[in-house]
Amino acid sequence: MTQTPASHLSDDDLFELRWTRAARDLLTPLYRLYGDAMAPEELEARIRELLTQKWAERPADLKTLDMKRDLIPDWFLAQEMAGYVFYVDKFAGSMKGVAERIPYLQSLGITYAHFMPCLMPRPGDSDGGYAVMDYGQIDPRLGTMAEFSETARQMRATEISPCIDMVLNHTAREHEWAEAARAGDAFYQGFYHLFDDEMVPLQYERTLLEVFPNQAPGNFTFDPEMGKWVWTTFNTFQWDLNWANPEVFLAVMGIILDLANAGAEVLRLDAVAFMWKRMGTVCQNEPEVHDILQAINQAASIAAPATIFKAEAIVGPHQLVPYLGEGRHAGKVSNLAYHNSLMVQYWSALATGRSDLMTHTLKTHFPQSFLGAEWGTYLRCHDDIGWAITDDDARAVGVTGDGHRRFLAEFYAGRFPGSFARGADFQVNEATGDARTNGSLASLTGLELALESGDPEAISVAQRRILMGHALIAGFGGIPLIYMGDEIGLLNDHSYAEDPDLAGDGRWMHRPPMDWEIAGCAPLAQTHHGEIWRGVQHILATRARVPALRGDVPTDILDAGHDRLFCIRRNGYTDEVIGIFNVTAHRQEIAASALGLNAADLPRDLLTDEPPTRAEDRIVLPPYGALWLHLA
Ligand code: OTU
Repeated sequence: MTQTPASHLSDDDLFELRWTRAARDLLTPLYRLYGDAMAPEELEARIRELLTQKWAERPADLKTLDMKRDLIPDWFLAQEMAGYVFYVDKFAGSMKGVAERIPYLQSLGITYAHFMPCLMPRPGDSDGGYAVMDYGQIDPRLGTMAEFSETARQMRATEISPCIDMVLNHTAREHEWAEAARAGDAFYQGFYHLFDDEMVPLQYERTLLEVFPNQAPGNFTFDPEMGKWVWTTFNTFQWDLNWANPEVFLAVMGIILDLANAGAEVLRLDAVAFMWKRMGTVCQNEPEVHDILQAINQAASIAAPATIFKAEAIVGPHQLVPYLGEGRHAGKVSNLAYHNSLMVQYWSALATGRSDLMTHTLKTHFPQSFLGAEWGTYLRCHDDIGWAITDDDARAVGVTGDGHRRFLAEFYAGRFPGSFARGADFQVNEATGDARTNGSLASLTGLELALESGDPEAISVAQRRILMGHALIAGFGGIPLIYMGDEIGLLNDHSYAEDPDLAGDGRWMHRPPMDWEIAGCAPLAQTHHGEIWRGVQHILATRARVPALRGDVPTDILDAGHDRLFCIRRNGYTDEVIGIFNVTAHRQEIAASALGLNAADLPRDLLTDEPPTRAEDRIVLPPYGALWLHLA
């Protein structure tokens, strides 16, 4: 009897099988979204045609990767996964330069490389590349699409997954769709939210918030050429796409598949919360957003199944979970989403020296795990920090939401007495009292101030804050994302103020260029840079060896009755980790029994490879200490 090897399935067979697998999860949200705008048969035919075409164009080596990922769909949740986030120019000058830095990424333990926006931006101020005028081209200052593909290929060969930014809430006003709309083309006018007069915009404004109240107040911009108002949530040159139009879905889906076919394995979907508008609401997190994300993800699972999606929804703790899928969407929406809440709680805990708000918030709003999806955990990124703490959560630990948010902004701007931070305000909104914060990880954790004082003890304390944070994001679950330069403690960079295109946006302060002189010798240097680098490297290397630290092992937030220590349990199949994080500058003790442990027989701490220090029946943590206790 002869057998046909599975690999003899034709490309057409594979497409058909994957269509059958995903059709219902793709078409159901599409019909919900666009059933009124397009006949279901036409919608199905159009999406199928698009997917067929992009599948036919997909390079053979990526089709092999598709097969591997179909077999191991949770590949990105392995404990070896760790991300690195960088601007191509600031990290390596160009796309080609990035390829040359692969050995550096490997030495740090990186398996996922996020290229910050690198598609052709509008000229001048482009919001750091988040105003794209051509999605089919790499920014020519960085290289070409062929060079991106080649860099991606080299990364693939070393098992690093390239991630690329896909800005899909808006295009630049210079994008050809916007140009056509301005020229009066009705088809492309339907791609945006346009209004003949200010009546409807003003009605929306009653409930909308402002993302950039200082640099771009309001949410609409009058375009004199068209004589119409345009929805512009962010800057005036970023035109919001009209996602209620199925043609927008089809056009953007085509772009996403082109990027996947160029070698992007992860797509960071920018500002997704804003994609659906509904009168009388803040127009964020509407249920349709989750339908759009599911449809994108399911479409890619047919035509480019190796691809996963990371949602950027920087929203409140009570609004985050649907992005990873719950109820009817479980396991089908985004594969990753930023854990904005964990990030905010880290900073809040450092400022207050208390863990109670962190424990309460993370216990209240988040399940222990998801289905085939997880968090991207991080301490800093290229954006400001918005103090996303709800009034209810604040009240639960005896403070007011408003008071606590103001305190955090004051503390990290360095104005609060005794603050160790060197940050700056961002988008202070006089009307609402809201203020956000800029600053690099090192400057916000006190390293800048400590270096100025020259006090070795203060420098060491700041380093500990940084490394405790990295142990937290690497131990928590999901994928830890390291922001370029944080691994060597780069400080705020004020040089942006001299560039007229950047001067108006203080977020450039924490986007310094990579310092290769420092990074090059960091593995051996007896400096704070070296100590931070080795600390981060050690944390990632340790994590990579521990099955219980896989991204998708459930995370149990422990209420251990201690308001200075944050405690979690990762309960794996074969082993277990109890993570304990000291958010204070003082030594702390906790009874072993509070964590269900026997003081006479304490498990080994993975980070030091020794049992923790003990005082009678209590576990001792040094200032800003982190323990990963391993129960095998
Ligand atoms: C995202 O930002 C990007 O990360 C920012 O760099 C862009 O300016 C913005 O979109 C527009 O493309 O939309 O869902 O500073 O935290 O606007 C959250 C505010 C976003 C950002 C927020 C964020």
